[in-house]
Amino acid sequence: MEVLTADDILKVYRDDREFLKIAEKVFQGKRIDEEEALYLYERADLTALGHLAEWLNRKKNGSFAYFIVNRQINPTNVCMYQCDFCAFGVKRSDPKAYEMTLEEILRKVRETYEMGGREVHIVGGIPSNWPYEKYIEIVREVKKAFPDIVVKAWTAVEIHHMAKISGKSYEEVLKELMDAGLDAIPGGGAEIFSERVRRIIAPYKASARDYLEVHRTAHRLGIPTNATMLYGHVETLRERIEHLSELRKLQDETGGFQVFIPLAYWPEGTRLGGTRTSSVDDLKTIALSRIFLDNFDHIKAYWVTLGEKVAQIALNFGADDLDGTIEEERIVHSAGTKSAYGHSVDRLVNMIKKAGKVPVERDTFYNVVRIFS
Ligand code: V47
Ligand code: SF4
Repeated sequence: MEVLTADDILKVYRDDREFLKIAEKVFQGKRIDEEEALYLYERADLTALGHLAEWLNRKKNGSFAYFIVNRQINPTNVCMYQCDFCAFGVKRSDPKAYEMTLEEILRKVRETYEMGGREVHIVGGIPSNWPYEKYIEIVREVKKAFPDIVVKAWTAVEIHHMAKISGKSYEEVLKELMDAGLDAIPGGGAEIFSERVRRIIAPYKASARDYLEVHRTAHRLGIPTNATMLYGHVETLRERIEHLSELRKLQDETGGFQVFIPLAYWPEGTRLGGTRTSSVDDLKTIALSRIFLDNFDHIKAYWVTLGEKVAQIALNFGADDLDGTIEEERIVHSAGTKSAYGHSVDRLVNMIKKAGKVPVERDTFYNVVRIFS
């Protein structure tokens, strides 16, 4: 999509008076409110939203689009919470149940390290019989064996669970994880903050308040974290905006979020069922996130859930990051995504170049490692 100046955007979309009012606010650096966000979602033209979001993105990130050489490791798929939207977490008795040994985990980290990987993203199911110490031990052993690799591990839901089974506070758990070598926390587990929706799709696991409190505590201790939103199941557009609003509020308070990642729901094999999100919905959600979350620097077009093509287009609808090489994604693949399990650096570089952007390899903290000009 052609990049338009602010004047061009105001000219091209002059027939939509409400959009013009919102766009003018954005050009003046003002924040849009929830009603305006709802208007953009429900009524604004898709390309109008895309041009406005990309205008903002270029202001923050120029023509850079980021990726990282990383690997996801999901140590087990056994999970006591059984969320209805998740096809990954299974009961221990399920024939698909698996649990990696520490040696297997370390072997995967070694492979990643040897091919220039900078980050391991470790999250999984939550088995009822794992003791608190096991979560700490995994971080400690990975960091001991590979001190240079960034350990981004355990979602807020897992950290809440660790606090529950150990009787410790979030702060105590996070400090022990930091001492063991934890560098960052991924964004999983947020789903949708609305209590109405959580009761339907994930009644048993950590609440929205718990999720936000774990992130708030992490930020206070200096641990950078990511934020997500799982969309496209039973939530309303207003509930999505309320979710974004909670994240914007916490970011105002702490500044500790690095990136926002909208996760498109995949229904295959889940108890919740439903249908796949449309590309229009995916692109609107990326664009709206960029416009509404004015205090987030980065918006990730996660190619695993969006698919490679939509992720590429999203790089011109306000997103500036594709995540990474990943190697072995299991969570969304359990629910039917047809994306590859991982991508080579060449493939990601090509995807970004074809989207008309400059590929930039980054580390976990968005420091530039290499520019592919
Ligand atoms: O919390 C589960 C989601 C999340 C499905 O922080 C599903 O950089 C779609 O959070 N369809 C885990 N999504 C993944 C995650 C993540 C991924 C990449 C990068 C980062 C980051 C975080 O996966 C879960 C849940 O919201 N999920 N089931 C499904 N059927
Ligand atoms: Fe378990 Fe996470 Fe899946 Fe819920 S989303 S069932 S907590 S693995």
